[in-house]
Amino acid sequence: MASYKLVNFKTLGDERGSLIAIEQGYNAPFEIKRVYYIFDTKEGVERGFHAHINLKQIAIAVKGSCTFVLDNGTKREEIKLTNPNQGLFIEGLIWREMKNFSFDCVLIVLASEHYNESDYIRDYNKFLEVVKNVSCIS
Ligand code: T46
Repeated sequence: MASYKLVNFKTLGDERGSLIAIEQGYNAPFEIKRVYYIFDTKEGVERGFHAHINLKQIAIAVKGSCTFVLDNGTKREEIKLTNPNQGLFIEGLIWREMKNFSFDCVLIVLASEHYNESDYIRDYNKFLEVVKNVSCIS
């Protein structure tokens, strides 16, 4: 299964400000085993350039903005994250690149698995090969 989609989180606000809660089984459709965040990204930097074999993730620009380039092996699409009430859910074999980080961007990512380098495909041609093999099997 390989897919991605933008999800909207409900903002709970009152006169003090805003709050968003992300809970496993409610608005996060997987067990959250790891949280990491990317910040202080230098101007012009591009990151990612890999796919995951099994990982599910939700990426949220809790501050600032950045752009994800998402590629399922046949189609490439750009999604800009600009709002802390939006999350990008990514599951399975999707090649991702990140760019256009604003100077203040804080990108938080909730992940379904612990860090495991063997889940990464960091070579684009190998990614295309794996996608092709998977689509032949299914
Ligand atoms: C992804 C995108 C959105 C760890 O030791 N533990 C971790 O949990 C992570 C995520 C990374 N690392 C190490 C591995 C590298 O030595 O931190 C270094 C930077 O990781 P990487 O180059 O993979 O970072 P990005 O920004 O290219 O990709 C990250 C995630 O790795 C990836 O899963 O989907 O953000």
